Amino acid sequence: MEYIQTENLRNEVEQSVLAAPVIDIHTHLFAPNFEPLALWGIDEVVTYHYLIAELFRSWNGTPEQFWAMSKTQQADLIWNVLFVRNTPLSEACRGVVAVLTAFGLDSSAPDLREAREFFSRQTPDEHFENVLRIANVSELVMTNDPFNKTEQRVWSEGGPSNPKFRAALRMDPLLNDWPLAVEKLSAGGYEVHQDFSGRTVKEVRRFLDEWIELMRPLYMAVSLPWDFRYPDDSTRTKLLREAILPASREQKVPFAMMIGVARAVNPLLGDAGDAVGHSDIRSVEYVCRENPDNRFLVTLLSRENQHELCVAARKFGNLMPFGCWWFLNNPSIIAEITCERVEMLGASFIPQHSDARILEQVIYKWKHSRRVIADVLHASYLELLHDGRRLSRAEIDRDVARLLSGNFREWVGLT
Ligand code: FIX
Ligand code: ZN
Repeated sequence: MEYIQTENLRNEVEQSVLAAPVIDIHTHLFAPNFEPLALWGIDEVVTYHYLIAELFRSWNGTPEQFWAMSKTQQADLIWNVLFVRNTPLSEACRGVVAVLTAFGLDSSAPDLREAREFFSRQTPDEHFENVLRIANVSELVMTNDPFNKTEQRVWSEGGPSNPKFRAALRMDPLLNDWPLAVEKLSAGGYEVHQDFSGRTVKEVRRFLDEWIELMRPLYMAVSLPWDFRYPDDSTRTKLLREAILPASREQKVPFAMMIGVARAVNPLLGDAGDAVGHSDIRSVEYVCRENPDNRFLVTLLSRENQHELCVAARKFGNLMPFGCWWFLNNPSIIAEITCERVEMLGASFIPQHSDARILEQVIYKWKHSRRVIADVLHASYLELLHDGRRLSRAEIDRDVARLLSGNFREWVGLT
């Protein structure tokens, strides 16, 4: 067996992390046939909601003025303010630069003309494949809303045109707005009532079973507010306990809880107006303890929750921490969280997901995350070598494969 020398370690780890295909376990991307949900191209990239939030730090206009513009005008404005009149230093800005560079486009250009010309020449099917190849993403998981009309059409016609796009059945309407869900379920022919009377629970279960059958989701998911508590006397606890968790257990479809959002703290900004709050780890522990035969994927939005989540994962084998979500998806914070996780959990977690909303974003999100993951692994292996353990490239590749795809594959039973 050939062992790695300290001076070659950085190179070997980096090569391993770059070469390993990733399964992107949470995105908002869609296969091309989900048009108009499938977003790609420069105007979409530049009007990403992370950049809309940043625009208002450096532009004096109002949200009303911004929303009255066409997408092209919005993109021109953001480009001018954040990329021409200012240096694109933030993570989201740097991401656009990395995307342009990946396609050989000039990220110092005074306007978006050249980029628009380039993207207008691409055909969706080939372009999608090309982007996934550049990012080395072998498969990715969408966020699928069963109440969305376009989704209903695509799923009834046989699902995604590209098999690399896998499904996640998103439960937000059901768990976060029960009155609206009752309306939508009733319109879909399900016999449900606000007060849970009659066949309500059975009918919610029928709804879930039918969508699981149709979508074959790798997991079910919900984003939950920072003040989520389990159990409590809300409809949410009732739905979780009586319909969703039993379905997840019996159908062997893990349940993902993404906790910590403070929705619409500035509603004028739309998707850019959400913020973060500290979540209650006791509720996560309670769910895991009460449901030992269920598998959970959990990500928490607040930086202050990350250590607690690692501790919880040491207590519950049915809890898989994943990703550095949203406001945490910045190199300095990814480094901190990934380091903490390696120290407390070894390689038994899922370090990252992209949360990409626009196709090309997988290029920069994975470029940046891979680099940080490689740094953290390098530092960890170095400590191990100092403590006297020999290390082979095969062992590094084994760890990296677990982190970037294997743990998820195993957790959701993906072969
Ligand atoms: O709820 C979610 O899945 C969030 O990730 C998004 O809705 C959020 O707006 C986002 O894009 C974060 O990256
Ligand atoms: Zn998301």
